[in-house]
Amino acid sequence: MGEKMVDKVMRIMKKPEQIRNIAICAHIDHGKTTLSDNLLAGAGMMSEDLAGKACALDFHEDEQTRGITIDSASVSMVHTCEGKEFLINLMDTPGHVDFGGDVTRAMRAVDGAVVLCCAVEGIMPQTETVLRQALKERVKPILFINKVDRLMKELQLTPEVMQERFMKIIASVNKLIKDIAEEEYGSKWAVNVQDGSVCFGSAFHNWAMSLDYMQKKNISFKEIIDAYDNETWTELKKKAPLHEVLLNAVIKHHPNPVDAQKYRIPKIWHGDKESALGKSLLSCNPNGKLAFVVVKVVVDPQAGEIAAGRLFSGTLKKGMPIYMNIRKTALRSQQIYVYNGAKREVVDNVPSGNIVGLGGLKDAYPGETITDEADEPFEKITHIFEPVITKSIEAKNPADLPDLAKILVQVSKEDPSLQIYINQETGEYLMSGMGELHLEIIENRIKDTKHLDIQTSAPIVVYRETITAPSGAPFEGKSPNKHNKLYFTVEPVTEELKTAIKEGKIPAGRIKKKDMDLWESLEAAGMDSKQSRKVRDIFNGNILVDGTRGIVHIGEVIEMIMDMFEDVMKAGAIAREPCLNIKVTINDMKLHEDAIHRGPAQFYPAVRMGIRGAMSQAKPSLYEPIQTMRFEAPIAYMGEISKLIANKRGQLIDMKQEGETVIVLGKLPVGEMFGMSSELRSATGGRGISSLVDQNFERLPDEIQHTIVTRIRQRKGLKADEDHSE
Ligand SMILES: Nc1nc2c(ncn2[C@@H]2O[C@H](COP(=O)(O)OP(=O)(O)OP(=O)(O)O)[C@@H](O)[C@H]2O)c(=O)[nH]1
Ligand SMILES: [Mg+2]
Repeated sequence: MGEKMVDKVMRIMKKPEQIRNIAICAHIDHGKTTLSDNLLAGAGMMSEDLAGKACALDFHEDEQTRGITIDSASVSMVHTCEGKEFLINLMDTPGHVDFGGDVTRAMRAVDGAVVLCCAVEGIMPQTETVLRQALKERVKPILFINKVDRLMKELQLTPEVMQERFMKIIASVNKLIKDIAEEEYGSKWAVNVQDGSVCFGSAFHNWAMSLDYMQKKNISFKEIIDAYDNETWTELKKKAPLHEVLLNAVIKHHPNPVDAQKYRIPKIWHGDKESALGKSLLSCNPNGKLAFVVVKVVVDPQAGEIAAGRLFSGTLKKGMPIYMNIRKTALRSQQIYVYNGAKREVVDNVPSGNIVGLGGLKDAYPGETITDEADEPFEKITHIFEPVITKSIEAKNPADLPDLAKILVQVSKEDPSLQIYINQETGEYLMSGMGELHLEIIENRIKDTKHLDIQTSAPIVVYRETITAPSGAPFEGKSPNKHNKLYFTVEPVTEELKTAIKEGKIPAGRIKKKDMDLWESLEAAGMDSKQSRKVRDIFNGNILVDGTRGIVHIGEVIEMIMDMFEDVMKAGAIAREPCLNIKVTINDMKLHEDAIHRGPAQFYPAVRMGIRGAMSQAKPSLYEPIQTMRFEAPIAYMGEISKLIANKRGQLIDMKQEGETVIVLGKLPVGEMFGMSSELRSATGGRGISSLVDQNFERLPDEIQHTIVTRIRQRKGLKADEDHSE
């Protein structure tokens, strides 16, 4: 009997140059899961009959019934290319924007992305988003044009028109790569028909082509078309099997982990490159220090919580001491899993450069960095969009309340795009998600898989508080014992800085030591070099600057100031909504000599009062989430779509006709969009579709500011006319 598959996987895991870590990503429904299934089947890791029909990688029942992917899934397979075996660690990602956070996190674990694009629909908003997500992590894209069968069966295109269509898609993808990627990668990573970094085919019919493959095997475009005309397309999958063509392209064009880590580590890890961990990360050294980044937590009914992620350095062994850097806890590693196809198998140890699972980590959230002892964690993983829709959630039976709290913690681990918070004033549980579908899925999963009867409120919008002017003279915050005084000013964050933070060019977090990279990125966004060195914390798009001089005890209080700065930025002065784009400067402070008189109970209120007070003098204003949407429908429904946008306080930005289809771009406030998808369906006889292009916060119109503020304060049980600085 030959070598068992898991042994094969284990053997190749130790040869980094024979590993590729990749993600499959695309706009919704472009065929990612069908493709991933077929790759697995092609590699002999899943029955061929099931592949492409069962969407075996959509494990969850709700994914099967809805026919969409909700959770990213990891699989591994072995592929032989030119006589050499390669291990492909693959993550299938969701396409629906509500689950886009999973795509962002998957990108941390991989070095290459296969971007799918449906040949019929072409480039869609999420195609652009997934490219952004990949390039932000320095993940190299290749392109797969899918559903080519439809071009022939439904549209009956000639070879010329078909090639034209491909060229158009390729040109758009390359324009996006050029526009989005850092300068160095913009042209270097352009995809190209000649070198085979562009493939096309049908995930459904299980074949794929690339120019070099067609040349090698002497296959022409006409032959492909004939195969469909004569209904002999099943021959194609024998001549040009999907897994062979695409995985060959992956092996040729995607980097192995050793090569990738040389340029990815400086982007995603900001520690000292000369330190032991730094050197070991840059060389992907299996004998170096340990570094594992969690990107997905799944709760298995038998095995408990399993953290899947990328081992960037060192060797993970069962029972070794490990340290979680965000949680700040030391523990011992438990089960280690590798993926054998879609199955998890327990192993004793795994070397760096692989995607693996780690069991028994309590309290690990995606984004956690696990090392052997306390060390510099990886850059925080930030998603392009923020959760903007909130519902309150309660247990139908009050006795279940403790269970609800536990389950919500678990759910937010599995899905960090979900934010859970407890309204201290009312004791109410709130959950914020990316969209209506997201919250609906979470609700159903709590009911069906966690077996808890719950009820939720109608959706509410989470606004942002910001300021529109500098605050003027420093505002004094006093500790209750009056022995400590702090002076704060606030001003809006500049446009340039705002964009750099949103695009992830400036990393978020507390700044603990000299960080040249950070200073440079702040200065590149227009901050002067004196000030950049005084930045202490970057939190949710807000910046804390220490402008004091010669304060002897500052080292003892700065952590408390950062704690409370973050607290106020989570709940601002006007309506306790999260803050955005506020630069807070501590100008001066007078501290009590004796540390006993400046503990948290004294210090926190002083900082809170100082920052909120300064904010209330800086023309504070409420901003609302706005989404730019792309609508597409037959031309006859153009009027209906404009009406829909206008009725929702929306703004029409662009309208163009492509053949029989009209494409409309509109900006709409999230607060007016609840239930919009069903309205769109009924207005367009079910033929209109919409997708999210971008999300921003814009100033809520003055006429409704007051009404909305009052409504939020009422809901939160805040006094209507309370002094904002309290
Ligand atoms: N005709 C045709 N249909 C395809 C092809 N690939 C996928 N499909 C179909 O497209 C639909 C969506 O396929 P999935 O594989 O679930 O797409 P996905 O990209 O994983 O979808 P999400 O994960 O929800 O974004 C299914 O009905 C597939 O059968 C293809 O090459 N040709
Ligand atoms: Mg899918």
